[in-house]
Amino acid sequence: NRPRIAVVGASGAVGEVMLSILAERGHRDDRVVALASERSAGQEVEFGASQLTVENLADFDFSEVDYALFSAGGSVSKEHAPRAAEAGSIVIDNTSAFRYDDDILLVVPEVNGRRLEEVTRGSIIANPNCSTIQMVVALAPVHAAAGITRVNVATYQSVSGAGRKGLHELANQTAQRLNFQDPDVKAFAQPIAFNVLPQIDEMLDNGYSREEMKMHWETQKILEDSGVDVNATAVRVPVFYGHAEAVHFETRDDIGIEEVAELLRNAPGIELMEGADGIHPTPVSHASGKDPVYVGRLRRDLSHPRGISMWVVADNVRKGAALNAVQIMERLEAIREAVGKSAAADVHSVPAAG
Ligand code: 11C
Repeated sequence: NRPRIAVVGASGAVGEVMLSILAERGHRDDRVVALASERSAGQEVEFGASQLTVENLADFDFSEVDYALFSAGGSVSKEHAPRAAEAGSIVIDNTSAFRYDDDILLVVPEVNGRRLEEVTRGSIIANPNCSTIQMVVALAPVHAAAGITRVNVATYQSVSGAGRKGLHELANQTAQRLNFQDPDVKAFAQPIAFNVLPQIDEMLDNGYSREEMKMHWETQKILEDSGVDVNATAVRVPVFYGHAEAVHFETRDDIGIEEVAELLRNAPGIELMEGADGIHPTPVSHASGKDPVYVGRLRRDLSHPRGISMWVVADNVRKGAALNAVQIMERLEAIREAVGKSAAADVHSVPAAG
């Protein structure tokens, strides 16, 4: 039987993609509930070829669902995710509300999906930040083989990371600029159309932005290695969907660049593009609307004997948010089925009495 699922934040940019991924993967509209704040309740949202009516989150009884996928902002998660977990749902939370709690798993299935075997009903699992997810998918195979000690990364992050308001701001400002008008500046601190902004989220006392520190904290937690130091510069660029990252890293052990390429070619969730034809992964041509993490421009760093550089691109709303959450749920379902089968096999292998 397919699980019963609630999507919290169904009218937002990530919620919309969550619903479309669930429909694509064969979940039925009578097993999925769309939830949002009272303001959006009653709206219709697309679910594949059908529509769901958004219900009021505040009134919803989570004992009706097996999984609750939250993506409505940290304060909504803080208020309602514990209530959902207490009612017996497994919560997969896409916000940063619980990510750094020691007793909360932070999961990218291709990297540390085995940790999901520990999960029981009523748990909260955190989905990492989008810029972290695509980077750790690309780093994990090399870390397992040669140990990564240090990462230097500059990101090129699309406006959809800021939700619908970011998408509207880029569209409006682009039209305004092309009509020789001054841009309305609302969602970001400075104009984003035809510009690049070197701050995402608030600035912290150490001179890094919170987005940059998320990449540092979350990479260590997911790779379960506090020895991996991440130095990030996070930049917003005028792209609608898809984050790109210039990633430079150093390994503890020597590893050949061909061996790294082979690891990435065979790793789950990665598409390695050799670029021999001059075509490299980009948000618009490759990643937008697609599932893989694309890696290109793989090369030996000529400034360091054990340094490697690469270019990593993924759809921030899909693999960076909605898809990763759905993959966590699918992995939990696969574990549940395997446990069910082995319990059934144990029963059958008990010799008949007498
Ligand atoms: C951005 N990475 O691009 C952010 C969005 O912690 O889940 C996701 C924020 C988060 O603006």
